[in-house]
Amino acid sequence: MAILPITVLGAPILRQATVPATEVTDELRKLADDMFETMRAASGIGLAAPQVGRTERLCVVEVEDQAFTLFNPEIVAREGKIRWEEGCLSIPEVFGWVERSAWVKVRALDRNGDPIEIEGNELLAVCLQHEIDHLDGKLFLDHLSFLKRRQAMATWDAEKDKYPGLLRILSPGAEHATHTTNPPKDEL
Ligand code: K1U
Ligand code: ZN
Repeated sequence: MAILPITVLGAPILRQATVPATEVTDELRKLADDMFETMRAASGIGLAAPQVGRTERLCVVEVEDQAFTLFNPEIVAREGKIRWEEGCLSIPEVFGWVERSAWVKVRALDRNGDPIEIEGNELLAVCLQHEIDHLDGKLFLDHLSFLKRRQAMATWDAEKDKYPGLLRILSPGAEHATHTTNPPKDEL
């Protein structure tokens, strides 16, 4: 397995819609394995193919003890509202409160190419929506108000020079901090 470079804000691929996988091949399974390793190295809970420079409609998600490889995921049902302070592995040090559906049902193909349906609420629901947004060329910034987005972009302007070539290179074993001000699940 390999830790892949992560594309950061400004990379055109983050704004392109992805292409559904017609077949789940060994090469795509290896990509999913590398995405898991990259996500874990970055202390993330999700990662979408455009974040590693790929155009396939593929994301990986790992929330608590649940891990999913999702090819061609689509949200087929949603309910309720939840607000969560989100970050993005492709926009380090930038955070913003986003309103999402509180519960979603997602249909996809698993790593064997078999159809699956998963349901999630709270953090899993937020993460699934964040990753599926990536596959549609959307970022959490797109959900912010004009003012909050302007503040977020000012923060990014001060950060972006740390990522030459619009790539974030992770070192194996290093601590890559994440930030969340959300309460633990049992306090919600
Ligand atoms: O796609 C990505 O950029 C990964 C991103 C997804 C995300 C999920 C939920 C809320 C916001 C963003 C992350 O994994 S950022 C890490 C993170 O937010 C987190 C890490 C551990 C516990 C809780 C949140
Ligand atoms: Zn993201």
